[in-house]
Amino acid sequence: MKKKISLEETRYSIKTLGFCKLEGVLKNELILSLKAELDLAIEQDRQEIENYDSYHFNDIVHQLIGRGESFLDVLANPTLNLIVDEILSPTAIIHSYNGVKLMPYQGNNASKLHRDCPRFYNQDYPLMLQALVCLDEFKTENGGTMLLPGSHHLEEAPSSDYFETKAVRITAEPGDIVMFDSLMWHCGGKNLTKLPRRGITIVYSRSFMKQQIDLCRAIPSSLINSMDKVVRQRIGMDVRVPASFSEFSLPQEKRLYKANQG
Ligand SMILES: O=C(O)CCC(=O)C(=O)O
Repeated sequence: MKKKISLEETRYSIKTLGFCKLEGVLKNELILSLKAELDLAIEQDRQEIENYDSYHFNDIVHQLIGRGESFLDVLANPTLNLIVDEILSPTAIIHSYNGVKLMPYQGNNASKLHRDCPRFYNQDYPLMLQALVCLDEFKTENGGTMLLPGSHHLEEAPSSDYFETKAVRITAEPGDIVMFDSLMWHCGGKNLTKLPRRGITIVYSRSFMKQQIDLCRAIPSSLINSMDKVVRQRIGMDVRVPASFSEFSLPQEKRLYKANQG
């Protein structure tokens, strides 16, 4: 039976251990479309990007917003948004939105020990939080992600020996979301099964930080105009930088950098 999500436990776990698993957040139907749209995005990149294999080493897709409707549905998910609001900030924006398809009998770039925030920060004021959305079952055999509990408090990387002894393996069902502080040291495993293992990583940051890709410019305005308010805010539409004094001094409702954005 899926465990009920408790805000208190989520807050406590992320603060102390650095991570927390939210069970059964996404419905089956959405998971199926996410898998199909992720597979399609990978196939398109493979066809269209020159030197695909050398850069995207084993099927990591950068910037999935706009590449399928289901990617936007995840951003509107109320449980995910509640946790981001509580743990990071209601004004948090998306720093990056990537997909990982860990292919049979392989590892990939994410299989190396790393953390996703390059700057160390004080835990009293977290800057980045990420959601690892599991689309297939995550388990030891197919390279379930490994996290070192408490390692968001470490300024330097742990040794690989220490990491291997003390890290925990994420086991999860499709539709579960693992939330973790982006300072956590972690890595994907190697997939030793004959089926791919897919996931989506959404990294959220404080609203004043730069995004990996400027989403407000990258996403077609026709799509942005059809987004709901929360999703528009998450992609950074409320914290755009004016390009002139006339843009800076627009009336409140038209301002690019809205008031009270953290
Ligand atoms: O796919 C995984 O297991 C890990 C993904 C990851 O490390 C990342 O997106 O930073």
